[in-house]
Amino acid sequence: MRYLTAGESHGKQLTTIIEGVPASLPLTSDEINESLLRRQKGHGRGKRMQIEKDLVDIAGGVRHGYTLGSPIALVIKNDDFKHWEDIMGEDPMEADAKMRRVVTRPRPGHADLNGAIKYGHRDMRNILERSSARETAARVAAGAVAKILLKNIGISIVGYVNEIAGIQAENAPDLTMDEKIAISEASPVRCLDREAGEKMMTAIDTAKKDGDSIGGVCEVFVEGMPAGIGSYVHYDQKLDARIAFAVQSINAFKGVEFGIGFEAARRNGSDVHDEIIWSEENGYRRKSNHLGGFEGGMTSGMPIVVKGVMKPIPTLYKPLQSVDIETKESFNASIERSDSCAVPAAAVVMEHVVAFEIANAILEQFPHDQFPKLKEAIDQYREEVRSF
Ligand code: EPS
Repeated sequence: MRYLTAGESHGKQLTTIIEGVPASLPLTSDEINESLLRRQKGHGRGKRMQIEKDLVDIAGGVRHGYTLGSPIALVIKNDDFKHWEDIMGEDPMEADAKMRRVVTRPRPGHADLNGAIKYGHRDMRNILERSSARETAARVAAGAVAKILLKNIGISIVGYVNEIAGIQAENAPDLTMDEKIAISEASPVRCLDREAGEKMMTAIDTAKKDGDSIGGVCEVFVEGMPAGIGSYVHYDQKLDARIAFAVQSINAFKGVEFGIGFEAARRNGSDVHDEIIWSEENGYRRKSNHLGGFEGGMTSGMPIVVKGVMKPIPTLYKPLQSVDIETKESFNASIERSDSCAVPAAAVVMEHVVAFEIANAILEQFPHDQFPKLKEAIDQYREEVRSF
């Protein structure tokens, strides 16, 4: 499977095209919309999310509730486009720079300046419109299809928030998957620890009041993966490496960890590697899951646990020093509208990009054009793993 997205933040629409989804997978827009709605929520979001109501239009590849095997086209309209038609329209436009809302002042930390240099644009709106995290709605749509495929083969996945502005949630190792989903969904910051969640909300309110932004750490937890998915044979077939790539590519993400992650550097090997046990009922298991479900680029059969670090959003009310690319004069960059914290939304985005990589790896290992045959192959593989 692979997907491409197109569309600008204040343009007409976002478009996602997914190729390689097997035929006869049950798929409706309701399930995709549920994912899109989850991404829009979260304490700390700005005014834009009150304008948008992200709803998908399935424009190809699905008929009567089932995938056809042909490319799936998903469209999300930008409601804000009605305010931007002149500025973002595709036709030639005779207007002055003010009318066009030309941007010549790059925001520190954003793609503005580097993108302008790369593409030779003197109007950095041509960069910021596409580099905006609005694009993550299109990625969530692709991931929602992957999640539906995974659900139908017994794999579930959830993303939540572990940390915002240094406030850390207590570990909750005993929660079931259903509890993780329900608790994070009920929390305005998608946190499994209620007390920490309250403090995170206060930190977000303070940042907003100060015109600042704050970042954090998201975690994605995947249950039901059989052992041996991915590969140790080539660098680009290692599934943990592919997940790291996908997570790192989410807007504003600066780092990825599996299991105990960087903490492994501080421990002895005997305190890192997960001991192997066996039982008639469950087959091979690990006594712990420090490695976050991966050994040698392949799944171990333990839950996948992956963390991603999101930096604070670079669009700030509080001015930071920058340079106007036309006048070369120094100025203090500030803006009219921004999210003060988008970590809760980013947890949903991360959940969906991880889902896509996992579904893709499964399809690579069990290539089937028809979903029922894929399901049969997975069931058989699970049986082989159990009795190995
Ligand atoms: C974003 C800036 C804000 C965010 C946007 C990402 O949009 P605007 O400039 O229209 O106020 O709301 O996020 C989304 C629109 C979204 O759907 O997540 C940015 O500069 O990256």
